[in-house]
Amino acid sequence: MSVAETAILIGGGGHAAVVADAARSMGIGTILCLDDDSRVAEACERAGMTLSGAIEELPGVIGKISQPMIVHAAAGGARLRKKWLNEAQELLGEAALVAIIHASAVVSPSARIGAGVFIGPQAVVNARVEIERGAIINSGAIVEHDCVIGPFSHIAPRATLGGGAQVGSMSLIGIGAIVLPGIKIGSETILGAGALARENLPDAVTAFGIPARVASPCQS
Ligand code: JB2
Repeated sequence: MSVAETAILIGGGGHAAVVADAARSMGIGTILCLDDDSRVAEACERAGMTLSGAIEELPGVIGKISQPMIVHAAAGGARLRKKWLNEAQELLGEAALVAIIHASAVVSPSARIGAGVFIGPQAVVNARVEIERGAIINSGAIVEHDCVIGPFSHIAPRATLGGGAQVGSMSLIGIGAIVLPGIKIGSETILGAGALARENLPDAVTAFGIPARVASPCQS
């Protein structure tokens, strides 16, 4: 049985299209989205979601739906995702912010998954992992046992975190990057695509390469 009949995605860009597919894989039949840019309507339609207005119209759109629903902040960028998730929570409480998890993802029963989390196709979230509020575990990412992923962080496609690794809040682990077991990545930090973190990284830096070296204070 599906967790809801309708999903309302806040945001109608590329990430929302991926979230829409995952929502459908969970059996959610109706997918609406909100975006301030009406030019995304055609691309939304192609991805099987109906653009139902600008973001400020969320309360009105929610008010018209009588079936069980999920509201999801579907922005790739952490700041926007945090803003939208907090706004949705104020309107509806945490119960409507159920995580959207693609049916092909493997998620351990002992993992804890926070409100508003997205877990993409073929991602693996192993035993005793904590995925905190609003985080993204994107397509094919692997999060090994006992990792902690902080609020609104994004583990990009095919990134891999060894057992017990930790990521702070609002950070990005880039496409295909590797974080060795037990390594701690700070908050608002970016680990570049394909990088290998074998030492801890502090808050608010950007690091690239194998092994990863800090390139600059983070500009995001
Ligand atoms: O500042 C903003 C703003 N920035 C983008 N204010 C408001 N109100 N809306 C904003 N948006 C809207 O968010 C845009 O209209 C857009 O339709 C939507 C999503 O932004 P975008 O399409 O730029 O990216 P995304 O968040 O869907 O996806 C990014 O992150 C994913 C994880 C991309 O980098 C993807 O390639 C990536 N897979």
